[in-house]
Amino acid sequence: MNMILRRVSLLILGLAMFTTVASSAIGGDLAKVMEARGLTENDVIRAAKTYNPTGVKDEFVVFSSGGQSGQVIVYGVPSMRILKYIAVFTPEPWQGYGYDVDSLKILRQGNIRGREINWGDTHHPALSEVDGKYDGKWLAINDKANPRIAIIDLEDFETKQIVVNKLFKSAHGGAFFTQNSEYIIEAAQYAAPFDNNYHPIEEYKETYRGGVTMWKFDSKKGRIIEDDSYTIEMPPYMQDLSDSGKGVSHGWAFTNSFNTEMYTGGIEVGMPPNEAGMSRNDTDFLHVYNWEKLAKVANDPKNVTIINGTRVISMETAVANDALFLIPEPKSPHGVDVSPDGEYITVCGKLDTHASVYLWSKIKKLIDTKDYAGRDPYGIPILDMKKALHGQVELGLGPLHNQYSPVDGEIYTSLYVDSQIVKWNYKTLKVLDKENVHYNVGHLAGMEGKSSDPQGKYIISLNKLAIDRFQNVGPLHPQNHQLIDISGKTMDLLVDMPLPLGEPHQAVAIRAEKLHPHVRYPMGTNSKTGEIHVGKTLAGQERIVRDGNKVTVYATFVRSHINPERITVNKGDEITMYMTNLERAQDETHGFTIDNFNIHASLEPGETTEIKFIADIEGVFPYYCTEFCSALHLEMMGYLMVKDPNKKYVSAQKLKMKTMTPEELKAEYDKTVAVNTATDAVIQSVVAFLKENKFGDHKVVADLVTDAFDQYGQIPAQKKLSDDAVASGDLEKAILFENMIWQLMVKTADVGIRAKDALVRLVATKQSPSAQAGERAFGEGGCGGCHVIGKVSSGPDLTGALQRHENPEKWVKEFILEPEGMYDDPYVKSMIDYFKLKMPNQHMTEQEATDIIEYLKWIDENANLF
Ligand code: K7E
Ligand code: CUA
Repeated sequence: MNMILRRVSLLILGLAMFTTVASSAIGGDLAKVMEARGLTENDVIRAAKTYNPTGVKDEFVVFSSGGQSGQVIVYGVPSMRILKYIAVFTPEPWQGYGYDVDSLKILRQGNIRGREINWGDTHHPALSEVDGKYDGKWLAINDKANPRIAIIDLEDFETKQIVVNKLFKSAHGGAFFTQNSEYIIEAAQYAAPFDNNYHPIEEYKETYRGGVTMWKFDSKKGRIIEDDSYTIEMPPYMQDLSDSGKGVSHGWAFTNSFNTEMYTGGIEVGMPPNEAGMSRNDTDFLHVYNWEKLAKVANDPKNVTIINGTRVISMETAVANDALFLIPEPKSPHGVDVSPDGEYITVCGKLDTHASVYLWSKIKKLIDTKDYAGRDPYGIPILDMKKALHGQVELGLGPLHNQYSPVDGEIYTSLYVDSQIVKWNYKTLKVLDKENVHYNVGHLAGMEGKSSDPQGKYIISLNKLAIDRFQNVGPLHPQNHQLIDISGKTMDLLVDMPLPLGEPHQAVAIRAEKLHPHVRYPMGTNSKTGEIHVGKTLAGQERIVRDGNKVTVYATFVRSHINPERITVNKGDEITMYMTNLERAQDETHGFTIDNFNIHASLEPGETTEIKFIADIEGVFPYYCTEFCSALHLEMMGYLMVKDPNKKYVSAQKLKMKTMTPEELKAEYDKTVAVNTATDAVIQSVVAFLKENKFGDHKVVADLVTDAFDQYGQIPAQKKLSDDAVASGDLEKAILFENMIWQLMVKTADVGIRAKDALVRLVATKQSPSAQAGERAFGEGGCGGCHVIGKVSSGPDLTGALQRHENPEKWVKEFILEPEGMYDDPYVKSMIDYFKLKMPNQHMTEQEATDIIEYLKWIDENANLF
């Protein structure tokens, strides 16, 4: 109720602001748009801060957990535009993930006790680090429901590995990289027996366990090495989030917990529910452990027990090695976050209004002098909370997570119950600012805000509820990420972004320039292993190989055909298809499906992938490319024909169709060759233009030209086949090859014109503001309906229009403003006769006419480009 009241008063305040702001002076078109859309000046500033004009890219890239979708969401900041969903724990057809053999192998690495699991509850993405800074190489993410960690390669944004935690039955506090990506931390959540046996809940304290797994990470290869990983046994408190020490606290890690009460519920037997019993104590425990030391301890087989094939260090051993400690922390905490220098450790108690800041130097001193306040029931030394604390700050209701900025001591904390972000200082312990967000924020994401080098600028509030923010799309609402500008003295909420996927718990952001994904694979790459695929097939190597009932197809894909185009098999045959995308051109992905077989693959340029299936039903099944890859994409198809070897098929009566005479064939052949010659002339003119304007100086254009020549280079071979057919008297076949030549020319021209357009944009002179306004007026006035720049269309080409008349600017202006008055002008008359159209009055203003003339001048300046 309180919260609602606050909202209402805020709304009133907002309206009051609107009236004052609306009176300020903003001129011209902008004022009109603001009025029409009811925008305030602040709205417009916020829009300008987040708007990316076409072609402009974002400064930061965010990797957000996709929650129950088991995926990762990638979007840009400040535009908040979604760029990709990375398939991780869940099959994803567009990317072919889980549908082709190679990606299915990754997905199935995540099987647990032999069971296939086709979803995940992703919570915490983490970026690999060097010296505590993000290096842009690898992304790890955990699955809480089925304790697993996945590794994503940021060279191609694909999942490369899934490892299963064989001890835990759930795992929340992962994934967190240590400072140099030596390890990935994964803490258990709901305590359970490490073995896979039944243990009665009455023996909870004896047989149920929590723990932290330290996954050894090879940061060169980007893979977890399971055999070099180890798990630290911990009491059956519910371990929650973790963070790695850094700088001064490097080598240590911190994991907090709830339910140190070790309550196990029992509503059905008359006990109060878990929520009551698990939040009884005023404090729970922050686990502090020396993973660097324990890694060495684990190397001696005497120190570890092997459970389910994994190395476990018992609590006893960890304590004996002075490597595991507990510190009280207030009430059912959630976040634990280490400052960029590693000295300050902030813990937020969900059910406490305070954030508690611990000092690493104080903790270290207590450890070094063995100054313990006592021991827990498992014998783990407890450090005195007061002695370890730097101080506490009252923040508000339900503090959860923290992020840092580059300003010394500055920290941002989410308040779940208050629905606010608090800015405060963990050194001076002063609250600096609060910003209302929409309901119930969980995590918040700063720009590299948990690294040792935070970048500031923005905070994203990851809200749990989206009530009344967006169009109602039914009871299941989207998620709401709100972008907040933190560059000023106070925070300013810029924009809301609905996210229609899962519940994204945590997100991490990195400077875009740190990412270097590639756009193509070396030819024949298995993207999942990074190695050359056994099924790599080059042009000319396509074939179908039969071995008993095993049929192997070696296929290639290139605009716009799949080779082979006919595959005939027997019912019951086991089919393996190796498919290679021969393209080198950027973004020329081909997709593949065989209708009715639940198959889909995505083939990125250079990639080879494999699909496997049993042709267990008889019939004719079209297969085709599923990406609209070229003008002839629909033709990129073929047939799988499955016949029953035990059936006798009666052949159909052949339809009698009229065949062409030799003269008709000759005429068609000549016509086809003539069209090709004419098309080639167009291509040569584009090539000449590109060369004249030094296309090689612009990488984007040069890449397109390379692609165009790739297509063009295939023509001589086809020409030879055509000529051979002519020589052998088979004009029918020659015509088909000439058609193929034409297709290749069309594809060349397609890319060539794309290159030309890109080049024009790069080399044209800059438009003056008036010329820009003129181009807008030209577009909005509908002039483009008849006039196409550089071409005669249903009206004359306007290139050079200002050179056709005496006193041209006056002439053109008058003609725009009042064309009816000039229908009798001899020039205008001749145009009307030619085009059978009269220039209509578009009711332009004087200013618009002047601007259009400026635009026409700009066209003339760049006339050689159109
Ligand atoms: Cu707070 Cu899983 Cu990090 Cu949800 S967690 S919010
Ligand atoms: Cu390839 Cu459509």
